[in-house]
Amino acid sequence: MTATLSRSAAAERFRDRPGRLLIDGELVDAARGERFTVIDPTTEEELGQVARAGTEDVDRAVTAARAAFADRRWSGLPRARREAVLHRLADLVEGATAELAALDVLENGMPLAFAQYEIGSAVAMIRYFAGWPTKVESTVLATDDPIFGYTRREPVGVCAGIAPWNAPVTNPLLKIVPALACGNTVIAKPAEQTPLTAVRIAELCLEAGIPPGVVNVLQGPGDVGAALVAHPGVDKIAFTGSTATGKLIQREAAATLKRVTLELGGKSPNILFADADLEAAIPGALMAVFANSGQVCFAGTRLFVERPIHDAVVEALAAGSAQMVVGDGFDPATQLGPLVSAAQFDRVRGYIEAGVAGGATLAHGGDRVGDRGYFVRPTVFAGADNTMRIAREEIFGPVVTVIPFDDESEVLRLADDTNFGLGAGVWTRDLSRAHRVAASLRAGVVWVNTYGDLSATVPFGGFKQSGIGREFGTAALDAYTEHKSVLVKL
Ligand code: TXE
Repeated sequence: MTATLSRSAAAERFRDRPGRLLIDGELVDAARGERFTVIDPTTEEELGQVARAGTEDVDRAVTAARAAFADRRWSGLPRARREAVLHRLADLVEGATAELAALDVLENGMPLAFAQYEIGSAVAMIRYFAGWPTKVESTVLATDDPIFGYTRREPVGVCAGIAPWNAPVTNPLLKIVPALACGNTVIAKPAEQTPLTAVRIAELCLEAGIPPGVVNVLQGPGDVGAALVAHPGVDKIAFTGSTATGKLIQREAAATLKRVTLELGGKSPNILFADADLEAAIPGALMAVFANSGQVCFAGTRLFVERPIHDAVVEALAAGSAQMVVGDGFDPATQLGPLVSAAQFDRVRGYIEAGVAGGATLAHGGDRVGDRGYFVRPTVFAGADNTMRIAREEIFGPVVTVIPFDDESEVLRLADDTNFGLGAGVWTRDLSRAHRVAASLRAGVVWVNTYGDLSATVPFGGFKQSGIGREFGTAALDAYTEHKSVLVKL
């Protein structure tokens, strides 16, 4: 398969040989033989079929991961060996970029260049975490004689990672690799909308030489994730997805007191002060909300604009949106692909209707593009206020809500008047104000004069109902290790 893999070739490839589950080092069909169909959001046609896990498969995967953890099949390997395996995985993912990017476009709809960027980020993330096994250190404790004390950072155990569809390569790998770097075993449950990339990731995990049972990949809808959350053999859940499902998972996980990290929704404020460099801020604000057709958890969906520049900014946003090319992700000119699914399309259209009904003004877009595929035109709402539904709920589509403000204290109050706290942006030439605002905002990441830059070294996660815990950076260590204190009487 190459980047030019055609839609019909994908359908044939996965219909004749449906994507399989990875359990205990083997690629297998589901125990009951069930499958589900993957839909291409660009054409609304079938792309292929994938094995659908049932409870037997969940049990088998948990048993395999538990056995692999218990006999230290992975954590017992020399640290340098574990690093080498993870680096080999990074090389394999990088080597498969063309194929994975094609699958990304086919099942998610994203533009090819964005898919290549997504895969590059995933490779960098694997390489970053691959370096950990030889670098995670423990501490000698401040004890009184005759007690000598130290800590050990030990793996949590069997980690289940439940992933969404908006970054089909990065999301499952982000649930697998940091867990492995800390010596855990893993069961990944990718999103049912984008399982084909995950089938390839499972194959690459095998090829990289990860021992049997150490990584298992189960495909299927939410009930497969729910079975993992309920399973007494799972020690930790890492979940990325909607806030509603995150709350449900935390509640269910409490029954067996699993460790839970959650990366959930957002309604991130992006603040343009009148002294901002608008040459940078306008394209920055457009990309903050239209990248990946707005299907980004930290998208800058509430754009606060200081009143003196408000009308000019709305005009520039409308003009910029009008120039954006919406279309097939394989077309190099395309900047926005379709939304991932019919459900997402209906949901976003519903929010656009709610925006109009709520009294906001459509400065651009709001309609469907074409009559086939889940395409929505980049949409700019002006004349909005922070109490409207379109300013309070996550839309997860190419929709920005512009809200005017009069001064710094007002915008700080409005920006934090939300249940979420994932990302935030500030555009200003005033250095003191930039730091003051960054310190004040209740958000996991604040970008100043830029938006959306992330890297594997940067802790990422949410305040408030945007989540619990951090992924990326050394902060992620806390999610995947237990501290053990050892006290010795000398
Ligand atoms: O999410 P779900 P959906 C938001 C975004 C979007 C909305 C709905 O607002 O419009 O969520 O998307 C699995 N127990 N985000 O329906 O349901 C499911 O199979 C265990 C924000 O896709 O949260 C999938 O693998 N698992 C977001 C994953 O959870 C369950 C990214 C996400 O599905 C489950 C995606 C259950 N009861 C959507 N129910 C972000 N933070 O980036 C479902 N799943």
